[in-house]
Amino acid sequence: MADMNLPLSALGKHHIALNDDFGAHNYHPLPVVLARGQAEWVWDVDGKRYLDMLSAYSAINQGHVHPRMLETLLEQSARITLTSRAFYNDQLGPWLKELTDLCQMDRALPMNSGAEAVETAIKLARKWGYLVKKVPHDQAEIIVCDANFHGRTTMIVGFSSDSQYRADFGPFTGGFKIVPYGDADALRSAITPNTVGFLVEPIQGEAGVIVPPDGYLAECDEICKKNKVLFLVDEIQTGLCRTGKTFCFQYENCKPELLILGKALGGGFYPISAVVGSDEVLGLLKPGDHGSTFGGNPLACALSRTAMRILKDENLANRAFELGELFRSQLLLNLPKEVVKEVRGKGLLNAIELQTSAGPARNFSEQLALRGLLAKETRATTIRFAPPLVISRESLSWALQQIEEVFSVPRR
Ligand code: IF1
Repeated sequence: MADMNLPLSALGKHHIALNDDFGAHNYHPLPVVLARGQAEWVWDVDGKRYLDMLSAYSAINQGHVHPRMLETLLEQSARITLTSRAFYNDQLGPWLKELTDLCQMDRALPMNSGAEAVETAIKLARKWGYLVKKVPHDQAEIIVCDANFHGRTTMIVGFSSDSQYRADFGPFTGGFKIVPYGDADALRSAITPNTVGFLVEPIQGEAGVIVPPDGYLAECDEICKKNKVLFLVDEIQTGLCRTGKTFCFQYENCKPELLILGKALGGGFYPISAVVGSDEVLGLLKPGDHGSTFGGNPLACALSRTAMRILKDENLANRAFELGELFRSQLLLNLPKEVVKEVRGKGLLNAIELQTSAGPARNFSEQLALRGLLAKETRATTIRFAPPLVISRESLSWALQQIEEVFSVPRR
């Protein structure tokens, strides 16, 4: 694939060739080969430093190689790493307590990837529908939003509205209905007696950091409660301080029955995800109903406990809130309207929407990479900016300077 003329060393080209020759081409990465990371910074194989404004899609909220995470990794991995759930281990119980405290909910179920947690939430909602709401078996319906992103499994892409995510992967699971995002009336009209859940992102990340109208989540929560429908909130990308609150849903007066977490829950060191929620729903599972080889393993739980402590100890929600306000206000002030259509986001989950005339977003992310700033385009005209929440004010000011220079000249 033709790529920007980033000055790549022989070593860099060698790594890219290995990917091209031996890997499936299911991504189109920027031609940057990373070898080291620290806080908001990463270095490529040639020692060039970049400011990371993607954070592995919000999985690195605590920053790269946080020293406390490394300490926990070394300590726990020298003791025990994997037991399976056939036995207890001494990290899962404390993790469950600390996570349910953080979420102010009754119970949690550990999984590994975000998609696995979403699948788990869907299974729980269906089981609740049949056992509690008494929906006729195999008739449960779950409502999702247009332009949703909840993962890449066959069931999940089956309710995606993105043709590429679905192409050639059918047949798909039934029982899902798509409504426009941000429109509570559309949700109200789509509910039937068989509806068991409404699955929603508080901000749609992959769709381009789409922020719904104020009050949307609270109204959806009210509609769900009135119609005995579970409010299922996917905070895999928006959660854990990313948007300026511990959880993005906390900007509104609402309470999910099931909260779905992942990414930064592992502090950038280890995949761990979770479904957290009420006893009424999570209490329905009996031994053998659901499981996972690695789910709740002691290494993941020890690392996640440290990851959660860092969020609190370093006050990362407030940091994300304040730096996000600064970031958006500066961009709104300094970026030309003929290039930039909109700046949107909450906390340190932000995006610039380009005027279509400004040319593809990929050109801008390539120009930024040439200047040592890593950001990724999402959709053709949007670039997302999601740095580690530990980013310093100086680094953010430097980033703003690069962005303002790159976005000030319309590109063909
Ligand atoms: C890719 C972006 C995509 C997520 C939400 C569940 C999951 C994700 C809200 C699944 C994962 C990742 C997946 C990765 C790129 C990235 C992403 F939005 F963050 F940019 F794709 F939309 N819910 N998002 O954002 O979690 O199974 O990946 O742990 O698939 O390309 P996962």
